Amino acid sequence: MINEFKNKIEKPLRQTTLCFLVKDDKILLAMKKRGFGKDRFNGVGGKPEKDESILKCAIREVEEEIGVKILKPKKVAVLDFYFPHVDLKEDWNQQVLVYIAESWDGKPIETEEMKPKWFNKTKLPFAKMWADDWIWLPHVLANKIVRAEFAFTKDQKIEDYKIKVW
Ligand code: 6OG
Repeated sequence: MINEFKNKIEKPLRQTTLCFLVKDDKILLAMKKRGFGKDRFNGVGGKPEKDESILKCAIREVEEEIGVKILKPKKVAVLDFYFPHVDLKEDWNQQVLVYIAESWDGKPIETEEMKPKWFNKTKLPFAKMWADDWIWLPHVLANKIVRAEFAFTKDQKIEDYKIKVW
């Protein structure tokens, strides 16, 4: 299913970033207030600006969306997301580079885009998150590295997936 759809896409997937702040047994998620993924808790991130490196993008997005400057973010997962039921023109298919930051300057604040909230790592609000998160995020929180691909149904449930964990 994933491979079949992949073959229909000509270009490499566009990349976006997703960063989680982690402190001891807590993880910071943020409620997305607008745009893609609205009304879901997620990490913080977005698309690179023209010619911006993906790492710089990760740092800038966190600063813009929750007002903190992350220090030494660590890349922990690469996730390919496919939406075979959504018109290609909508540009929903994307590769997400996931980072964890354990140190930062400043205190997370609410912005027009996101409202941050700390959760216990073992009590994540999966029912209010993207349907893929319960599959890969626990591995990342257990200090593993993840490479995965997901295809979504029309109503944004998981249709098919592949995951490798190191
Ligand atoms: P903007 O369109 O707001 O960037 N993202 C996903 N995150 C999770 N957990 N699951 C998905 O499954 C996702 N698809 C995209 C990447 C979108 C933000 O949402 C993340 C970006 O941080 C489909 O610029």
